[in-house]
Parts: sequence; C-alpha cells; structure tokens
Amino acid sequence: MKVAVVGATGMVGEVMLKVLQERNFPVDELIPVASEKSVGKTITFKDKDYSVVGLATAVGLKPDIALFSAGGSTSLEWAPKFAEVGTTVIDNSSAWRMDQTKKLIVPEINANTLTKNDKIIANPNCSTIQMVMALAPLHEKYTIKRIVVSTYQSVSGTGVKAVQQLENEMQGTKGDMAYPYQIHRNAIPHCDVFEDNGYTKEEMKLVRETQKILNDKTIAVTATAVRIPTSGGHSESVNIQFENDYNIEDVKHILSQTKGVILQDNPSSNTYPMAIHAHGKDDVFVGRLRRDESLPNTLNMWIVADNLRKGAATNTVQIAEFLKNQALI
Ligand code: 11C
Repeated sequence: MKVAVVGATGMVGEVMLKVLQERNFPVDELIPVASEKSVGKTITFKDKDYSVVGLATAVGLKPDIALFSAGGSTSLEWAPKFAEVGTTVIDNSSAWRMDQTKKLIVPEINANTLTKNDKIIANPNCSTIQMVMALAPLHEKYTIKRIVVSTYQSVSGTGVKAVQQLENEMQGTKGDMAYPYQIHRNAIPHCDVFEDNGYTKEEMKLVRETQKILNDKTIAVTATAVRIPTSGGHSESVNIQFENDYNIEDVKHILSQTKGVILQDNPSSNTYPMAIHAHGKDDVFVGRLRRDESLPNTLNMWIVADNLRKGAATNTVQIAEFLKNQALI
C-alpha cells in the first residue's frame, strides 16, 4: 500500500509514523509530505530513509491513502486534489468534520457506515474522541439526554510552540508564547478561538461532533474547555443525564467490556485515570464513576486519553486499518 503522511514533520505526523510502524500497517511505500520549508528533509521509517516531498509531488504519486495532519486550510485545498486522483484521505483537521457529505469516524463506534465512495473521511477532535468512546456504549443502553463536560487539556494539543512555552516557563527562560498567558502553574479557560456565542471552538466541537458521531441531534451538550500544564493527555470531567435510570455495576460492566476503553475505578486503592499514565497509550481510561446525587438518572465520570494517540494518530490509523480490512481501499 502506498501511504502518504501529510504533515509528516509535525507533532501528530510524527506520532502517525510511529503508530503505523507499531501496528505494522502494510506500508509498501511511504510518502512523507510537508510544507516547502521541510521538503528534502529525511524521515526514517522502518529503518529506511525517505525524503520529504511537497503536496503537488505527492498528488502526482497517487497514493492509496493519505493521512492528513496539516491544518484546516491545507486540508480544504489539498484533500479534494488527492481524492480526485483516487486517494482516500483521512483528515485530522476540523475542515471537513461538520460537512454533511463527509463522515466523522471513531472506528469502534461508526466505521461500519464507511463505503468505497468515502474519499475524504474526517477524524474527530481529540477531546470528542475520548468522550464518545466511553459514552457510546452507555448511550446504546440507557439513552443519553444531556452531557456537561469540563476538559483539562494538555499543551501538546496546541502544538510544539505550546510544549516549548511550558518548558521555557518551567526553566525560567524566555521564548515565544503560544497562549496569551503563562501556562506553567496556571489553568487557562480558553482552548482554540472564541465563537460569537461566547464559547470557544473547542467547546463547540464537543457539542457538534458528539451529536454527529452518536448520530443523535437531540443529545444536549454543554462544555468548558480548559488548558492546563500537562503534556501527556487530556482529562475530562463528564456529567451524563440518561433518559432511563441505570445500574452503576452494569455501567462498570459495560465499560470494562468496551474495546478500547479501560476501566480504572477503585477509590479504596486510589485507582483512577491520570494523564501521566495514559501518556503513550492507545486506550481511553475511565474512572471516578459515581451517581450524581443531585439529579435523577445522572452519572459522573472522569475520562483520560493520550490526545496525540487515540485523540489523533491512532484513531486515524485505525480508520485506515478498517478500510484496508474491509477492502474499501
Ligand atoms: C486542543 N483539541 O487540544 C485541540 C487540538 O480540532 O483537531 C486539536 C484541534 C482539532 O487544543
């Protein structure tokens, strides 16, 4: 299989290359793609050196599949050009997610909707992926009415400049700022840009993408997204109101049986998910399960995942694996 990785020198691109190797995705020919300033750089993949090429060159090579992590505007311009030459694009940006003609896929939940005609497939936002991984099986059993989510997001979600800002601040050195404020020893209630309704784009992604993936516009979602000085993963406090009452032991059983979800829930041994443990892993970790005693049919939980893995690269590669296994590419 001829595989292009667009944005190969970026943070998510690097993890994509790692995940492709770890999962032994059948890459016969790798095409690492990046912006003009990285063209000619060398990328090592499975002990072989590859030269980074530009987007136009990559389209000309007609890859079978292109994994994109190069930002929304690059994706809007170039994904259709790849699709035109027959390449299936899996895109990590927000460019196509809410396009009604494009599918927004978390493989464990809705990959079965994919067909050969889906030439541009959207990968959801990291904070949405980890939340719906835990909620989809519970929605199926108890029907979710409303979700209140607060996120505690890693600086790696913003990119390399933010990781560097935190490093600089921890070491007391000066450098470029990715955020309007210091992030070290701080919590900034501001992820991505503000929309006209006073919510940030990140918060609205949690609303819109959740409804699209769970294929249910009636689910009410409200979100607060906060950046904190961690680098290994995103954490989320999630309050879920169901239509029907639930049994907490059954909830635990369902989550423990859900592929890709690991239940870590034992207060007596201080067992609960944490970013420091989720870092570098592909699963979504769930714990602190408890009844919301202030409302009927309502549950509280804590969800953690590595935002660069299941939140981005791993989910993308899993979509590619599904397409390959189902002979859709
Ligand atoms: C963050 N969730 O942590 C973002 C990063 O729409 O794919 C990914 C942005 C996106 O800031």
